[in-house]
Amino acid sequence: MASESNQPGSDSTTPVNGEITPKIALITGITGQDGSYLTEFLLNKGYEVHGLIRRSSNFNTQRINHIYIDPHNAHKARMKLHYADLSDASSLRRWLDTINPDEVYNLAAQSHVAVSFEIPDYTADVVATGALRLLEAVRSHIAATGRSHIKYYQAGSSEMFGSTPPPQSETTPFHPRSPYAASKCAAHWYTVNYREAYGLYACNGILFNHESPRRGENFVTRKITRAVGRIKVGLQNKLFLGNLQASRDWGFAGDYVEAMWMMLQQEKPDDYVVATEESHTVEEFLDVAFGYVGLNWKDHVVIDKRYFRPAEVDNLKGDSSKTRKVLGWKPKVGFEQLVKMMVDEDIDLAKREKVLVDAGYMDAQQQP
Ligand code: NDP
Ligand code: GDR
Repeated sequence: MASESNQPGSDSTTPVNGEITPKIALITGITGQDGSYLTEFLLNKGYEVHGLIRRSSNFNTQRINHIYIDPHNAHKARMKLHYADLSDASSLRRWLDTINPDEVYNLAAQSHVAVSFEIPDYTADVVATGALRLLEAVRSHIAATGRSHIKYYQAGSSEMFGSTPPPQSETTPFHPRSPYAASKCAAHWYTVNYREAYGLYACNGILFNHESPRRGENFVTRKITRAVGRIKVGLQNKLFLGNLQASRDWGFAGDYVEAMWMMLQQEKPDDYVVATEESHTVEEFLDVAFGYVGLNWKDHVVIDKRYFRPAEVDNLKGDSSKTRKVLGWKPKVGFEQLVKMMVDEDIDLAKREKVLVDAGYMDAQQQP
C-alpha cells in the first residue's frame, strides 16, 4: 500500500523525517518472464514493487515465488501483489490511486504470436485496448492528483516490423503480420499519442526476442531446450516443430529489463530498439542446443504443419545503435551462452522430473 510520504505531489526520493522513501514501481504482467526479472532488478535498486496479477484457477506466480514475502511480514515485504486485469479499466485506475507509483511498466499481454491468430479479439482487447486503458488511467490519475512526475513504459515488440527487411531501427516502418503484432502497433501509437497530446513521460521499448530459463514453454527456444533436457534423460524422443528457417535476434531477458528501466531514467521520454544485432535461424538454435549435449537434432525433430503460421515473420535483426549511444546499454549474454544457460537449467529440471516418473508420481508424457 502507498506510504504516507508518497502522497500526491511528493517526490519519492526526498528524505521525509530523515528517511529516504523508496521509489515505487507498478508492473503489469509481473508473473511473466520479463515481469519476474524486472521485479528482481528493481528490488535490488531499492524500489518498492507492486504487481498486478490476474485471477487464475491455478496459482500463476511460479516465476516470482522465490522473491515473495508474506504481506503479514509487512516491514520486510517490498513486492506486493494485487488483482487486476488489463481488460478492467476500473481496477487499473483504482490501483494507480492506491499505490501512487513513480514508474509504471506495462508488460502484460497475450504475448504468443501463433495463439493471436486463434484468439484475435481477445488479443486486441488486452494488447492494444489494454495499453490504452492503462494510459488513460495514468492520464486521469495525474489530472486528479497532480502527480505529473509519473513515468510509463510500454512493452513494444520487433514483431511490429513484421515483413520489413532488417536491420530494423526506431525509424523502420512497421508492417505487422499477426493480430498480436498489429495490436502492439496500436499500443505503440497510443503511447506516442499520450506523450504528444498530454505531455506524459511515456516510452516505447521496441524489444527483439529475449529468452531465459523462465521463458514460457510454448515459445520455440524454451520448447527446444525443454525437449533437449527430456530427451537427454530419456523422458522424450521426438520434438514437433514448425518453420525452422525463421531468423530471430535472440537476447537474454535479464539484460533487456535493465534497458526498460534506463529508458525511464532519461530527461525526456523517447522510443528505443533493444537488440543484440545478431540473428540466427531456428535451425541454428537447434544445432547449438542439441550439439551442446552431444545429440543431433535431426534424429529427434519432426516437422508438424500445425506449428506454421498463416503469415510468418522471416527475418528480424535489430539496429540498437541509438539505445547503445543514448542509454549506454549493451547486452551482456551472447547467443551461445544463452542457449547453453537454458539447456543447463532444463537438464536439471528434466532430472527432477525423472525422479518423479521413476517413483511413479508422474507420467513421462505429463509436463509440469
Ligand atoms: P509472458 O507471456 O511471459 O507474460 C505475460 C504477462 O502478462 C503474464 O504475467 C500474464 O499473466 C500477463 N497477462 C496476460 N493477459 C493479461 C491480462 N488480461 N491482464 C493482466 N495481465 C495479463 O511475456 P514476456 O514476459 O515474455 O513479455 C513481456 C511483454 O513484452 C509482453 O507484453 C510481450 O508481448 C512483450 N514482448 C516480449 C518479448 C520477448 O521476447 N519476451 C519481445 C518483445 C515484446 P499470467 O501469468 O497470468 O499468464
Ligand atoms: P515469436 O516467438 O513469434 O518471435 O514471438 P516464438 O518463439 O513463438 O517463434 C519464433 C519463431 O519460431 C518459429 N517456430 C515455432 N514457434 C513456436 N512457438 N513453436 C514451434 O513449434 C515453432 N516451430 C518454429 C515460429 O514460426 C517463429 O518464426 C516472441 C514473443 O515473445 C512475442 O511476444 C514477442 O513480441 C516477440 O517474440 C518479439
